[in-house]
Amino acid sequence: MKLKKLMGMALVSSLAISSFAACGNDKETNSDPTTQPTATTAPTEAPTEAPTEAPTEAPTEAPTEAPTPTEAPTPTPEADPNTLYDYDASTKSQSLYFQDRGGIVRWVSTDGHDSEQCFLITGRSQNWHGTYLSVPDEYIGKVLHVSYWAKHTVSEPIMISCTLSVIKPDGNGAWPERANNEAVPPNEWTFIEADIPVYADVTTPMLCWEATDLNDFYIDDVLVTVVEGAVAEAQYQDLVVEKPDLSGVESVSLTFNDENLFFGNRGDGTPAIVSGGHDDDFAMQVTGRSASWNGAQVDLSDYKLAGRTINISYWVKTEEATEVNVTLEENFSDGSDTAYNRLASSGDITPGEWVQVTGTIEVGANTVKPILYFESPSDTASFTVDEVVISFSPAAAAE
Ligand SMILES: [Ca+2]
Ligand SMILES: [Ca+2]
Repeated sequence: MKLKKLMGMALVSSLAISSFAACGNDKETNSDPTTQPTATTAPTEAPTEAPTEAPTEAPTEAPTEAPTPTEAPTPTPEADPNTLYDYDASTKSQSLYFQDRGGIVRWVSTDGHDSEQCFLITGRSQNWHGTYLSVPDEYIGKVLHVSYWAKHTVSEPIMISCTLSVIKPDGNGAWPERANNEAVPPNEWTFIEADIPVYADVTTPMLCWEATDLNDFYIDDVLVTVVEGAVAEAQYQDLVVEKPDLSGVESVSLTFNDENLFFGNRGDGTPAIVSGGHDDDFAMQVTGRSASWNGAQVDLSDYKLAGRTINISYWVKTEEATEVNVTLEENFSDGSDTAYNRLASSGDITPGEWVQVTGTIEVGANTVKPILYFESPSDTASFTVDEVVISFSPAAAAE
């Protein structure tokens, strides 16, 4: 019995990534778990297979000396079958289960929480950089309880968060849930925990640790368990709709005289259809802005614009002397940095006067997500736009 327990522990520490599978099926075939083993010699190494049955008879002699196991077999509570991950950094190999996510994970053997050892996350060059643990597919649709201890040596409190990263049914990434807390004070291990639902309609869920800015941080005693009986419903069903094929569309004309707003919020910028258009009754007004990049945007991905040309024409009116420009944000298939290129510039606008603006831009050959947006160098200016015509050069295949 004891052998099996030892072996079970070895499995937990050496195969920790599958600890949820290894634990909990420790079949109790022996009737009296308190009995000490009475083998004449201690095993020199862990058996590769669990004994399939209890010894048929007791050894005839008592051992001449007590076995001296190299590790104290402290009677740990039975591993919880609901445990996905349980990492206390007690062995260096545990750090291998934390994947690099922009940052690097190092095992350090000083000043851990409750023990010398913990995990250092360093080498971050983006605020989302850090480390992650994959969540196996079988946990999709369940609620996870995530807890960990966090520490840093920055001179002021910073956030150290665990964020759930998923792919939504429409193929886009999202970070819908996080275990947050008050900012972690310097040089003090701080406990953080939260229930995180892994929504039923996501794929590739990962638990990602990150921190404010590019600071190094430490984590320890990471425990991820399933909240028994809790269900995480589908979250993104609205996205599972048949997308129209827009690749053949060569222009979009917007008068805002119907309910088609076409544009959505960008930052605090909020577009809405208002009365008082250019040469007609209605236009789109953008209000609520608090930064120059705020405005109104539309994601043109469905138009399949890679390598094509966009032309735009619009009328615009402001209440203050400023510019209202159109920019194309481009995200690339090769993962290179997002580009922001000016598509049309209004120049200074005389307050209260409608002005027509036109512009053109060539979309990158490997652009997968072009987002077109109105913005203004004035952080707070509201503006009104009308008669927007966006046209696209024919797709290469149609030429
Ligand atoms: Ca530790
Ligand atoms: Ca109009």
